[in-house]
Amino acid sequence: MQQATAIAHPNIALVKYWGKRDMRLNLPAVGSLSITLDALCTRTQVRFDSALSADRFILDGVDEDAGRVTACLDLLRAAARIDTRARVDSSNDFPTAAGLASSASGFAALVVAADAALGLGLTPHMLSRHARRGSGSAARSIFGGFVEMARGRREDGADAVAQPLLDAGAWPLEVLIAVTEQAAKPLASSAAMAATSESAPYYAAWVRSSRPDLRAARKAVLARDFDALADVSVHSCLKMHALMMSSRPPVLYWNAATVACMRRISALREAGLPVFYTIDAGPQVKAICKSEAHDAVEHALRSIAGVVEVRSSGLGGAARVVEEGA
Ligand code: 2P0
Repeated sequence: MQQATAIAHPNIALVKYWGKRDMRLNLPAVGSLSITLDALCTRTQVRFDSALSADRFILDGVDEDAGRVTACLDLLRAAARIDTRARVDSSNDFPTAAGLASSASGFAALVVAADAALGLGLTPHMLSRHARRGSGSAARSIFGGFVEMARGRREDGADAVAQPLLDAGAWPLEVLIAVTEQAAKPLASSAAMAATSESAPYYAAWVRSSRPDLRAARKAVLARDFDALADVSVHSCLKMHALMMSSRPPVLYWNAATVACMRRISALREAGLPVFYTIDAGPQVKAICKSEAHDAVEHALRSIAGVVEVRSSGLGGAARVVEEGA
């Protein structure tokens, strides 16, 4: 029996990925830029077992549909020239599918564990490419710190991969996550993305304007320019949500507490604190700040009605193997 266990951290996009240029290969329509978090973690064990007739995927103790897991594992099986099915046991130390990027850490941990179990020794570049097939954002969780994901030009997706931009320790920003809803989100991001690209009237403008956003964010990260990063990140976030709201049927992930957090964080920034917000495909608000602003931001978020939990995180490391062997 070939088995290994890996951990991976979710990431939060500052320049957002939204929309696909190829559904089958899961190729993004736009590039993106993210930070990997150290406080949240997915742990995944992959065990290839010749007694199995199909892959099994157990998430937090519950058997789930293994479709996307199988699609991802097939890539590694092809590389290893085997056909053996696997049992995948995965657990998250945070709410699944509630806009905390569980699919990002989930598929990153899956490919890293499967690679180790099969003894393939794939490069991070290849691991990122394979993780992308599971979930676009998972390609970024292969790496730690600040990460850039390329849109790529090739039809086979060989260049639609992430690469590290800056180590976590080189610019140790902090993240506070205001959880405003514990339940799983009503609409999965893949379905919401499809609705947006088919019906949002601004979709072409979204795709076109992502390139300058990415350039500005990359430049801000490399220069450690907090204000420049804050400006482009808030712009990218609001532009993505405006796009969702403009689709038919409309997609609105925010609740009242989401909006209250946004307003509060903007007010803190206007008052001079180095903090800004971003929001993904869910109602949670992520505040990104310099360490000197951490306590004031945490205090402010905790005082908002509807905020059920505030989690703190630093920037985290790459996906990695934690246990190997038969
Ligand atoms: C991101 N999100 O860049 C964007 C911003 C959510 C909002 O990537 O369809 O689960 O599996 O490739 O990666 C969430 O979507 O989508 C996401 P699929 P994924 O982080």
